[in-house]
Amino acid sequence: MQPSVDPTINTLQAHILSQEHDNPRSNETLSWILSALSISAKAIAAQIRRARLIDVLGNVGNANVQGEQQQKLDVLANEIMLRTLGRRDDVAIVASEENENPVFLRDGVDGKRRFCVLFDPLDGSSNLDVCGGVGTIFSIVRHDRRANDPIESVLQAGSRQVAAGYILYGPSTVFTLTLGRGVQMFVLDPSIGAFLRVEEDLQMPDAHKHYSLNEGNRLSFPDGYQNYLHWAQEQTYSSRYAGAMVADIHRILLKGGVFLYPPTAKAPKGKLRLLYEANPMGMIVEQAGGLAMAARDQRILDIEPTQVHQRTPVIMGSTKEVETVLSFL
Ligand code: P6P
Repeated sequence: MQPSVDPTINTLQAHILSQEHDNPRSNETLSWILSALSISAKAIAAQIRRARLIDVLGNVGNANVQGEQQQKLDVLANEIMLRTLGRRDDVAIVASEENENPVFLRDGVDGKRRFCVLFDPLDGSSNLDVCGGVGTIFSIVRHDRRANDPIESVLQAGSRQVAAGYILYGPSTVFTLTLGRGVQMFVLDPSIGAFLRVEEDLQMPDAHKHYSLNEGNRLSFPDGYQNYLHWAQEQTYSSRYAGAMVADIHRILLKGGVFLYPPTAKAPKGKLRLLYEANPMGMIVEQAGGLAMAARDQRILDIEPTQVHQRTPVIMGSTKEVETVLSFL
């Protein structure tokens, strides 16, 4: 099924403003936060487009809180996000994959509704050196002033997200967003510097014989996953794996299929982070009509977080494909 094409010319900025227009009394239009994310996306895309030319690639030589080698662009993307979001009065706390602790910005006693923005500034950054797809993932929750420690305000289940999305830096720059009322997709037109809408209320195919996972870890997957893989290969499924969750999930949103990151010997609780990878991508997938699970009977968005950087197994994508995987677990 070919994705529908939105014939009207509608920009991300117009979509953001329409939220204000449609909800004049709401103090939750998120306009300023979403515009900060749009600016960040353009700035990061510009750096990535010229990466080899300005020798920004390569490791800065130290590791981040995840123990992963930080790419210079990781640091740069993180700085861009912190600076653009930090200036928005609506933002109480930012939490980044690149920062050990969330950054508490403000919680004025003015009674104003504020939000926490959690993000992975450059997901899949190891693809940068080889010009592979990389992405930014973001999740927005209401700041909970009642939390004893303000930082705990970021520890909310994915079902409490008010918005989520990703930016994919590939052959084109794609901004995909949900505010809980469907999925909108925009593509950056560099000639005018605007994100133009290409999908309104995107619905993913409910089945497609494609799976996406790192088969190098197969022997350490729990038996159920190995049995699923064996079955899928007997059914002549195709395998597609970009090594960047944003690129893999983007493909599945448009074409269908299932993405998996099971528990492995190296990552017994899964590798992907709950708060700023699995939750936002899970909200997008569910809003597009798919399923996002951590185990047979565990919906990702129902997990109550206990740590900022906690990890989770991930099975997400087309409803029928996810249900088939679960039937083997
Ligand atoms: P592996 C990128 O590092 C990432 O966090 C996700 O974007 C991606 O899906 C996964 O890890 C890739 O992990 O172990 O297959 O290289």
